[in-house]
Amino acid sequence: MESALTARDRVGVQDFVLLENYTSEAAFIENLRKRFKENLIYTYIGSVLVSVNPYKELEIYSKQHMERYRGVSFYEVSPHIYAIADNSYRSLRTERKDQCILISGESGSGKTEASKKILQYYAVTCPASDQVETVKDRLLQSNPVLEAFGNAKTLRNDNSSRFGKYMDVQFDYKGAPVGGHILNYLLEKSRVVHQNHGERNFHIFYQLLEGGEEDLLRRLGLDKNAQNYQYLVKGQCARVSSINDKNDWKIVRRALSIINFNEDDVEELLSVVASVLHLGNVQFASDDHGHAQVTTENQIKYLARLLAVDAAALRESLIHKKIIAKGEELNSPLNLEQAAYARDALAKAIYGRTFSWLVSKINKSLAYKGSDVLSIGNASVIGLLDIYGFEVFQHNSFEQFCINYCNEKLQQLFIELTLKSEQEEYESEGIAWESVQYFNNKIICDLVEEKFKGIISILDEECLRPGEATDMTFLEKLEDTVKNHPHFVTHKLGDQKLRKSLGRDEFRLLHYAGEVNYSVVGFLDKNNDLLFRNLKEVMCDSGNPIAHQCFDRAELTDKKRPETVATQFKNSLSKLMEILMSKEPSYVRCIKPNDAKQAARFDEVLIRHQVKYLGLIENVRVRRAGFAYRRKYEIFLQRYKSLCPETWPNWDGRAQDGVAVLVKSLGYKPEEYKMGRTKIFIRFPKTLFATEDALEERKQSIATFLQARWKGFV
Ligand code: AD9
Ligand code: MG
Repeated sequence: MESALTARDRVGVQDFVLLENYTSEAAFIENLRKRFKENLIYTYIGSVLVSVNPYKELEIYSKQHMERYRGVSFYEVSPHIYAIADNSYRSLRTERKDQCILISGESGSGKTEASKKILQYYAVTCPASDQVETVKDRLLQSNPVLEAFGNAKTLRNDNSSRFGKYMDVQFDYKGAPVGGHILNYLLEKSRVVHQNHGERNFHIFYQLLEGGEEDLLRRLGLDKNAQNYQYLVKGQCARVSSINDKNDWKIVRRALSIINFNEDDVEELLSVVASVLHLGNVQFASDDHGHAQVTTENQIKYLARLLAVDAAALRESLIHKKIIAKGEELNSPLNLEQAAYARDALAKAIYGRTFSWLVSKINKSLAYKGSDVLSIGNASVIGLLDIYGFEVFQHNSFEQFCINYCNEKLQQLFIELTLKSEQEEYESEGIAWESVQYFNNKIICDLVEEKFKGIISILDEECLRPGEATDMTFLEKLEDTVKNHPHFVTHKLGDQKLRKSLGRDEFRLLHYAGEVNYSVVGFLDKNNDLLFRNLKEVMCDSGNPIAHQCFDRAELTDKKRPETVATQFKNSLSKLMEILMSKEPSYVRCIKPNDAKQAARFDEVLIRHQVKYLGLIENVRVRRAGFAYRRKYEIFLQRYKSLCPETWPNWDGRAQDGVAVLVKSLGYKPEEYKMGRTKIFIRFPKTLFATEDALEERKQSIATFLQARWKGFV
């Protein structure tokens, strides 16, 4: 038999805190490599889970595996995503504090898969009843639908999330999931009309064409060949070996019915999807005056039918722009380029708004419908955050800027809640402590979001000067305003070498996770996200109930300038941070092992880079020097006072003194804990586990005692 020592040699340690040379990056990577080789993709840093994408199916997600983690303390079983799920659930139950699980890592590192596994864990292990079964089903089935509409193949990931998602799972007082709510963040709409080489549009289009029944496609005026649709050919890769669109279509159709879509809803939804494809095929020719004319009358006919709008009104609004001057309406004709722009803007608006509509429809089906004494206001919540990961392509635009900014915010939260707050707490509690240095990315968040001086503010300012400002004037203004920032570089500001590597239309941000060059082309347009008024008017009159709900007449009369896309995003992220800060967080840090999406390939350079920027070594050091558990004296005393005759049933003095008496009687050794100003700090988890076990034993013996008495009484 293998000795414990050689086993450790082979599979490494399951918590990086246990590494002998815990400050060494090489030792960290070596441990990760050993474990990855043995298909052990999960490792802890204290209570943080590090996960390496295996790029293959592992036999570790069965029902039996789930059972193994249920109600079991963190350190008694091998590291697993289920342990994180279970730990949050137990904290929710015992401490009645809302939880959140934050999953981060770059594109393709396994965030979405992790979030699905957590949801599956709750669906299988939480208490059930008929109504609860429906909710569980709906929670699970919301995923394939949202992925169909919000995920796409990119060069980084065949199933890349192109929207951010925060999902609350609500539990009743029995611990059963009774509802849910999803918040969605900025969908990458530009993909609807354009895809880079090797990328696809959103999955749903291909699923519909591949899987849709003949009858259905006929009603929608579609044929099976993706090559026939302008919006699907740009990336030149309609088929992807890892994706089975036909099969996924069946899964999505089933999921739609589970989340409460009836046949009419489905038909209306697919009509909208089909209308986007038809819009893509609308073409224009220039007349003698240089004015655009629609040349594809057939497409207009289909569009009019699918969206239930007036064909003539639609045609005219695609080639004119309505201007209101001196109280009079003027229809000014568009040239070819402007008409194509209007058409694409309409396609993006229809798709983007339908996606938000879909989320709100799913939310209705997830909403708590119980009528018992507990209103949902009293429910406790576990929030799951799965956003788009940090990404760098050859060409990066406004979308990557937003996505990477979002990742900066999440990293900032991690720093705030783990590294910074942990150290600050030791200081404020007066616990001796040697400070750990780490890179704080707040400086980059500020560069993007600061009022007046930040990139978003400057972009918004330029968007307020229509006709005068261009993408290039935006870049110039950036150069003027943030020129001395250590994380900002442009062609003009850099040295010789840099000039070669940066285009004239680019700026470079030195993100926490790496350098990215952004081309400013399209920034103003995408930030403004304008849809011409006459197109809005046509859509407001749509007889398709979904389209109709997506375009509200109030928008036409609203005089207020709508917020720009970047500002809306910034505000919604700031609200998200507040939500997350109000909950007790757990972390999953996902790592991508290689760029080839291949199993068993451990690319050391790539992994070392991620370990570095995720701040994992600093995390180990803070953790190692720190204490696994801390609680306010009052809470600790309340929970465990029954274990000591002097504190039971009540302790009259200061809570801190009560805790001192209590831990002494429990036999805590001096090196195992420290007394802070307001809290007790316990160094090792095992100390606390022993106390928890003692509590459990006492409860059992009281229960047995009461049972015996009850029987005797009867
Ligand atoms: V992005 O930021 O949305 O582009 P994610 O979400 O981090 O990205 P995702 O979860 O989609 O990545 O994982 C990418 C692919 O890796 C999946 O489609 C799976 O094929 C593969 N993967 C990820 N995690 C696992 C796993 N635990 N087991 C098996 C996995 N395969
Ligand atoms: Mg994802």
